[in-house]
Amino acid sequence: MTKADALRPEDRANDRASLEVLLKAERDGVETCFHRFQNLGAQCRFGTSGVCCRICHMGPCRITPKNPRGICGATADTIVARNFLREVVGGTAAHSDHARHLVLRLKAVAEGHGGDYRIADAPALKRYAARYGIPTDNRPEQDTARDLAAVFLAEFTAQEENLRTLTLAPLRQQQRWARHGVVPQGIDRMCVESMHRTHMGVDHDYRNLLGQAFRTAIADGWGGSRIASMCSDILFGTPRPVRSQANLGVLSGTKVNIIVHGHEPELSEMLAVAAHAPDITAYARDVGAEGVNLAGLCCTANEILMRRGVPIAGNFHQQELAIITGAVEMMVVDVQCVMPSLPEVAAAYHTEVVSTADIARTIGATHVSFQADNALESAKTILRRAIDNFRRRDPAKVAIPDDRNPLVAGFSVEAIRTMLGGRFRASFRPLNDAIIQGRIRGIAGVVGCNNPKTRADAYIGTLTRELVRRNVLVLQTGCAAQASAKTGWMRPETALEHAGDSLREVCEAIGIPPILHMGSCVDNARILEAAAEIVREGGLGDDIGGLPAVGVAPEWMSEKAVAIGTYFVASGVDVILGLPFHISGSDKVTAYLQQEAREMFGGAFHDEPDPLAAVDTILALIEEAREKLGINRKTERKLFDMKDRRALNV
Ligand code: SF4
Ligand code: MSK
Repeated sequence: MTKADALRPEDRANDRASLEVLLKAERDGVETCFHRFQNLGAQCRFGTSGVCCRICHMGPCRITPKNPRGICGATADTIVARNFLREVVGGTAAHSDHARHLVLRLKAVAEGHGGDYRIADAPALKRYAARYGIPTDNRPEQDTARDLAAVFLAEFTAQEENLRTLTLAPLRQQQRWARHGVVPQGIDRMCVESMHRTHMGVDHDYRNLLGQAFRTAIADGWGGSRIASMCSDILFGTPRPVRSQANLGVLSGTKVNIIVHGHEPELSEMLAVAAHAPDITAYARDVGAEGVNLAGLCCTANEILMRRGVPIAGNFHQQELAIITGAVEMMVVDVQCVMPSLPEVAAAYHTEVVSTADIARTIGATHVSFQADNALESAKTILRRAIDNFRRRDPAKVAIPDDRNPLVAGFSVEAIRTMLGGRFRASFRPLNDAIIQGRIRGIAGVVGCNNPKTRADAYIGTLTRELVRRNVLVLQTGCAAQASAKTGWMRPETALEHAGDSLREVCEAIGIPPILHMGSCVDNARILEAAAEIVREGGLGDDIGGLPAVGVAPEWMSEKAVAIGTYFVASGVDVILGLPFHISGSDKVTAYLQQEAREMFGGAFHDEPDPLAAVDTILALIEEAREKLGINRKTERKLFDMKDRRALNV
């Protein structure tokens, strides 16, 4: 920690809880990602412009005006495109491996050896099986589940067949993908083929490489991620609106605090069940605690928030800060977005960091291999270990910020449909009508992470508030959703109070808040599902690409975000990036992703570092789409006379 003095907390984070704990970090002499970012100094411009290649060991090669080619002769265009494709592969692999675990769990449940897991949502099983033409009537649900798991597994391994899950996209979308040669086959094949194509001496044409990036990303958004959400719904229940709270103030001064962090819901679901077991509560009382307080970080938090209302301790930038409160007995981590620094931070306190996924270990963490076949007992073992640790809590080191806000989450597409139309006539019609009438100008999907390059949550907050004020309905996932929740904007009353007049009227009339928490990173596929539902409902064209809808990744940092942005664009949605991709080293790659993609798919990437300017861009894109759809024209109400009625010919 060499430049801590130069670090002003208010430049690093936006919420009071984070600011308080950042100051505590200084007092405790604990290093965070913000210090490391500061200490790193200027970041490598070869890396940030994407022109560093280390794909073979003749290199690394760095492109400069003086040396415009790598040793093999690769140009900046080839190198930048290869690097971009590899990022998309990383994101696709992460989402899809998460999905694979869930499919294998569904298969095990169907075969009768799922341990403590069950089919929690039989209607979801039927609903999704029907989408693949699997018979559901008059047969045991185990049989349906087995058939569906087999279809899902084949989505990973298909060598020649196109992904079946693509058929859930509007037909025009599918035709467009076919026209541009980006229809993916099996998800595993897409990842392997992409790695092959980016190996030294294979694919050198930047257009061909970027086409493969779109093809791979489609396999993520319309394949792996979509399958992950469907499996989670079947195994753990389709999310419904649920109340909870968010920010570091959800930690308890009197209970054993256990934070789950990462992405996969399998273990965290069991921890949520086990935390309320009488033997665990009794065990906690034995050590002088009032019980067990389970809270979450990042997308594991979103998974159990959406279904069980488990509170959110924080989003990506707060993972170290949560430990620095001194009040966390255990942080249980699984996969993705887990900083390897956690055990080092934990060493300054009594916190134990427990890794649970055999594919994801961290030096300094205790590894407790999660036994899914004996999940409840495995979860209880972890909880008892955390409870034992309560005795080591040092009250002198504890400072829990008194900052938390209420929220409502749980807006799956099913939940939105039911809220819009009621249980007996569930339908997207009221939403489509509100968009057509212009009372809702359009929809923005605001997603993604935090990044120490920018003040955490600041862009997300400014953008979201302004969008709502200007009558744009906002759908959120991931750490962006948590940013809104922490500031109280996922309390429907708060959001409604600040919403533009017409958005507020519609939301009040049809009973939805103006900012909808739709889940975790893989649940970005739910945003696509909602878009497909709007198209299916009618009156707004026949293509997601034509909808007045825009995606925004304000503070993104992960390869998953690159894959998500790419499948949104491939689906015809313009995507605004608060932080740019590492592609500026190639004008051709930049032009392809920012302009040509729009001609091909209907959407493209836009860089916009300023949140208010981003809102202007979003509104301009929305109004452009509305004009094209012809819904901005004022239609006069016309009373039919008898002559008109006879001419109707119905
Ligand atoms: Fe250099 Fe070419 Fe090897 Fe890349 S593939 S490191 S550009 S020689
Ligand atoms: S957790 S990918 S930091 S949204 Fe899904 Fe948050 Fe980004 Fe991870």
